[in-house]
Amino acid sequence: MARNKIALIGAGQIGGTLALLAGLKELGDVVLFDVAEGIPQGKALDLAELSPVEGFDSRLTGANSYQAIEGADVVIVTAGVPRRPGMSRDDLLSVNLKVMAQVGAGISKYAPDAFVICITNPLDAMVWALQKACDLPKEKVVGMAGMLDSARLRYFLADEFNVSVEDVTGFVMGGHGDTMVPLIRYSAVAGIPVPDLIRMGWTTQERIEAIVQRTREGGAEIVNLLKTGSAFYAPAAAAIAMADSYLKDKKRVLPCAAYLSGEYGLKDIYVGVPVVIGAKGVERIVEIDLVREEKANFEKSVDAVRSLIQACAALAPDLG
Ligand code: A3D
Repeated sequence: MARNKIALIGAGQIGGTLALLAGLKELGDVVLFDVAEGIPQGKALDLAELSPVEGFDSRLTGANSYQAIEGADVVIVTAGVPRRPGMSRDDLLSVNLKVMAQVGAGISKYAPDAFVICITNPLDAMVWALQKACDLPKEKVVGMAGMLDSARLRYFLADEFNVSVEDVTGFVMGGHGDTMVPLIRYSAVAGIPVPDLIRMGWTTQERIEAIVQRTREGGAEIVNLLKTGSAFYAPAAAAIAMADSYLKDKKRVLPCAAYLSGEYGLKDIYVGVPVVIGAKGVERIVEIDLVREEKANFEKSVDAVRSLIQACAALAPDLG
């Protein structure tokens, strides 16, 4: 069986980490593409030189031409500009929208059968624009955000309870922004829901609320520390988990920005919801029941995403 081919559009901080993880996990051969000359080639060579040390067989190459992504099974998009301190994800909109138009054209021409994972911010609007620009089936184009936001929530909860991260599940829905909706009712330690753990005296409602807020601001917390860019290790790992579920048809249930056509009463929007990822891409959108407060928070988050998408449609009417 031929190796899978993974194309990484954008060879920056996340792109390089994606290539490293794809190699370490032997997901397939990796092509790093970037508009910056030398960067994708240099990172690919550095990682290829790492492969004998770690003992993985993966052909790593760098390119400045879209032709190099031809026939890719998975395309992960990080091309664009990251957030700087004081800059909101929304400020990135107009710059990265133009990048999505170029990337979409490249994918449409050279990798029309790929499973496409977008990471570029503002995420929900960019994955919407990317799907329009590449015109691949909607179940083959998803956004990575909920995986990262949930991983942050899980880490904070594991730290709070002093238990293994492996035993903590967590769910974050909605847009990837300050309005995201961490769902404490659906977060658990070894199956024990967090509200039960509060009743059992493991923590307090106030401490959980602080964790919810820290999760919502998780991206900004790292931007403020790094000062020169945004998080890249955890975002890359989250996207690789999604690619892995697709390539191995694992059918994992993961929170992703998925295209909704009627689910949750929403249409023509990408927003974070739990989905099943398998060989067909997004194979199922899981519609969970939300209580009144969760529903109100989700709707608020959807409104924030909707306004970004409308801004995209206004800036690039040909996408709408
Ligand atoms: P960075 O290290 O700047 O890498 C971006 C790369 O994109 C650079 O190497 C650029 O040269 C390249 N690039 C710019 N324009 C183009 C183009 N037209 N075609 C191809 N490549 C291009 O950023 P990063 O890797 O840290 O972050 C990448 C993106 O991910 C940013 O938009 C971040 O805001 C976003 N991000 C999203 C999350 C989510 O959870 C959704 C988390 C962290 C970062």
